[in-house]
Amino acid sequence: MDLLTDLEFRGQIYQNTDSEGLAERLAEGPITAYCGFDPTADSMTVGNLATIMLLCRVQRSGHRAIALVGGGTGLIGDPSGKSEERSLNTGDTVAEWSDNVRGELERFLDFDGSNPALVVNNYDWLGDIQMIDFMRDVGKHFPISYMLAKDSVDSRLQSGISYTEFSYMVLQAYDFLKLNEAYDCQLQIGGSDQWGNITAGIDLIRRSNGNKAYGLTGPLVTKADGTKFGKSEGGAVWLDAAKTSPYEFWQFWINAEDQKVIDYLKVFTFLEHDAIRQLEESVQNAPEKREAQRTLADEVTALVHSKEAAQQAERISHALFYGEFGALGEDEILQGFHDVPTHSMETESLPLVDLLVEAKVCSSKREARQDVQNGAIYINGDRCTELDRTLGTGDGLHGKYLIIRRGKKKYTLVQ
Ligand code: 485
Repeated sequence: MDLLTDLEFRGQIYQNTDSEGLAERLAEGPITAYCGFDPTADSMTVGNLATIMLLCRVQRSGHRAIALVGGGTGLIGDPSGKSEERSLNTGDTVAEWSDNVRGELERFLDFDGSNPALVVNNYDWLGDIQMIDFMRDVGKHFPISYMLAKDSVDSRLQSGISYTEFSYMVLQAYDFLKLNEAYDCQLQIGGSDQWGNITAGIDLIRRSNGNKAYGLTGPLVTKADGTKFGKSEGGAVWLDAAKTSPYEFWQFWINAEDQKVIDYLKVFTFLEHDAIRQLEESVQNAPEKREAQRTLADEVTALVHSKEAAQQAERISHALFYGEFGALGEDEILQGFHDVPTHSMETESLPLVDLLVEAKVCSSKREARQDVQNGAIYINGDRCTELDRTLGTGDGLHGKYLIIRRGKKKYTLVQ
């Protein structure tokens, strides 16, 4: 299927600098397209994923994909979509984060075969720019009125914007020119906030070498209530497994709202159109099955982490739902109970009632006794009604974990 038809179906086109022209250009043969990612943290988040997928679709439909790591622009800070000036990060930090971003991008794109992707870092050409040359050769193409009219600048004129951030668009535009000249790159993609920077590049290319270039942005992904997508209770949902465990990651997607899950399947998976249409029917006819959510969580987790990670997440979720923990591996226990209160037992063994108080499951021994007698206490999934029970390492899963549940779902992990 051709790229634009696919993107249309997936709702991944927000703005296009020249729909007809681009369609004609794509029909002529492979185009080279790029998307830039600034290293503003030690990992990217699901917020970047929509555009990563866009770039992957470019490659999968037979076009050439360039992923640009903003090792240079990351030292400056893009004002687009930001209401406040960013604080500057040190060169060492940005260099380290650049490596992480590169590593994450490499998981998605294909570097083998006849149409390998390319990863570049704009520090390689921005890093040793000569100021005087740059202001003469590039700056002359940027009328101040043009720069002031950009959303990213206009929206900050009251609250304040430094010359540093004000100049950001010139650097991104220069990247596009560089890639146009070095790789015949004719298309830049990005999220909707990148429109101003992308069009600045197209204009610079036209003014500098007369070439025609195109720009395409994807819409901002939102939640059903229109608020920002990509946050869980613990904050941002990261692509790095050390920052957001695969199980937490899977949880984020399984919780997608019925009104949104089909949109997300379109944007964040490579499922065929027919498969998505079938899931759409499933949401309409049997929403309680959450088949679409399950497919979304499995697909995206497999893509970002691995198939095994997705299966592991399923197992953890099943164990939590049915209270069966015996089959969980150590790592699965830690992932599954990552966000519950934990307690470290100081002694080898302890009477159950004392443990319940010590681990703050119950507020007093009296309450603990009552809870045990009422059958509200479960140890490793089994109800425990013996008041005189003593617990020790021998009772622990893998010799060290006691999963205490009080009532329906208040969990505490004792190590
Ligand atoms: O030549 C370029 C240099 C840097 C960039 C793009 C081209 C990065 C860009 N200015 C930027 O800040 N992008 C954001 C980022 O890196 O986090 C986000 C966008 C989002 C989407 C995503 O990158 O806010 O819309 O484009 C990939």
